[in-house]
Amino acid sequence: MIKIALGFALLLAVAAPATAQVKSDVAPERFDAADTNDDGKVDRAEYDGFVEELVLLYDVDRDEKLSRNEVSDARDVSKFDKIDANKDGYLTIAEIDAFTDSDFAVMDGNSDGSIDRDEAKRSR
Ligand SMILES: [Ca+2]
Ligand SMILES: [Ca+2]
Ligand SMILES: [Ca+2]
Ligand SMILES: [Ca+2]
Repeated sequence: MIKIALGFALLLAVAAPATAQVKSDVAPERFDAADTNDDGKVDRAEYDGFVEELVLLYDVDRDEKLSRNEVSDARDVSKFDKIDANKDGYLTIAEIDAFTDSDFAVMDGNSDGSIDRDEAKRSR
């Protein structure tokens, strides 16, 4: 039953403080952060923007890639290898985008091109 939207879940995990009590009360904030025009839905462009911001947030050395070290705070680093398509040990925005493509589709339960609050909830 765990049809987790890996990318979003990873990014939520990455974005959240590495505390054990990161629970559902955090996610709505992330959702709001991603929903830049506040229409209650996160569309593809907003999602991509959110992804890029998160990458920049964690990109300590500003090389526009995330090293394993840089995402060491993520709760589930096992996804690192899944996202790192070319296995060079870095996640580029392109790799993350490619990964989140399928993700976005999975989360977008009614396939209307955006993720609403319910869909985001369901994906966790
Ligand atoms: Ca929106
Ligand atoms: Ca980096
Ligand atoms: Ca890579
Ligand atoms: Ca939808």
